[in-house]
Amino acid sequence: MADSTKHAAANSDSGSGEAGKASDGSTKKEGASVIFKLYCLAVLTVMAASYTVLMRYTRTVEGVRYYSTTTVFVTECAKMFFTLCILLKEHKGSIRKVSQELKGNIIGKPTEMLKMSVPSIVYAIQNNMTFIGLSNLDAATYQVTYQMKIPCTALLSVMMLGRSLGGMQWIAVFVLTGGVILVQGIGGEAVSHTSGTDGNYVVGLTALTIAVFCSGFAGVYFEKLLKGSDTSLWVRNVQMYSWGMLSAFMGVVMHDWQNVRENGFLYGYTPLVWLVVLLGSGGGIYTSIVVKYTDNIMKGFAAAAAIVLSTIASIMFMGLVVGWMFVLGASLVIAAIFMYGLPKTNTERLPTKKGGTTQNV
Ligand code: NCC
Repeated sequence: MADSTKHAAANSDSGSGEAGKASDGSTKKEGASVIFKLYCLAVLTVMAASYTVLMRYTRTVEGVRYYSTTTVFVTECAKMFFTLCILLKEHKGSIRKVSQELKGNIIGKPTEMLKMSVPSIVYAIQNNMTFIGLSNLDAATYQVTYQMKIPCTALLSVMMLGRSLGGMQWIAVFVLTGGVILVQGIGGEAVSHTSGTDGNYVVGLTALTIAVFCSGFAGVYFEKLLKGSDTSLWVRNVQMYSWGMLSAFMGVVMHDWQNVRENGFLYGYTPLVWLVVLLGSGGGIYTSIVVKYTDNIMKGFAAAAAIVLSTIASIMFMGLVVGWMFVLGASLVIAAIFMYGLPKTNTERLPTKKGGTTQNV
């Protein structure tokens, strides 16, 4: 994470409102390079792939069932910790400067702080719903339903951010969704035979549908707040994770309090569960970097590539056998990535109206 956070920190505004200047006062290079964007998308792809595989493994295969609400809470705490470390590094180790900046942006800007509660609470709902979906559905149904977040996010980006997608890009979004569904059909079947899920189908499907909308809405709303002001990414993350910790803790109290009192907060935390926490927090932070330097739709493309990669990893290391549907699905995903266009366009800022037409700047 070190390299990209260094780059992200150097590229982020200091929160002083001086657009075009990096936090060290030097003139900021306009826009991140394509290489940097691709690097971030690639790291996110690998993290999301391992996160999904491990989360499912620990929920369905490992013996002791840990309380997923506590994992969501611990992950929020870890993200807050990492973000504070990055801020501290950005301010050359000065705790005084960090607390000044945070005081100004948290106590000093209550309206901004309140605005951040929206994506944060919606994400907390999504993260909890994902676990409920995973625990109640077979892998194939889970994965196919969850892919609906790709067109959902694209639609919300157009509606809420005024982003315009060309005809080819819309086709790419649907080709991607179809491709991932085909890939998942194979991977899902293979996993579902081993997992033997005996949950409640209706509960699982409802939870996942809610998660799909939450993912799209929270992602696009976060992007709107991040790119619609000059507050730095890391300050935005501190604001968001403060609410995240609070709402995730409410989740523990409402859902698992009795269990936690009887067995302890960290009941069932094997080393693999800690790895889920680490990947979840690292993946969350990379998500925010990717959203800042590209956009939510491109994040969806990275997540799709993650699914293809994790299936290829299962073929190579776990002996998964795939047929023509996987090959077709993977080809569609690759084709969609090219049809959409590599991250060449500058989507770091919101589109502006110029002469009555919406343009990306
Ligand atoms: O579902 P998804 O993302 O939309 O979830 C986004 C995750 O990023 C965290 N986040 C967001 C903004 C921000 N400033 N900080 C954050 O920590 C949110 O808390 C939320 O967990 C995807 O598009 O498919 C993607 O999927 C997730 C994850 O694989 C699924 O949700 C699992 O069910 C990926 N997350 C991780 O790898 C940790 C994400 O990268 C891509």
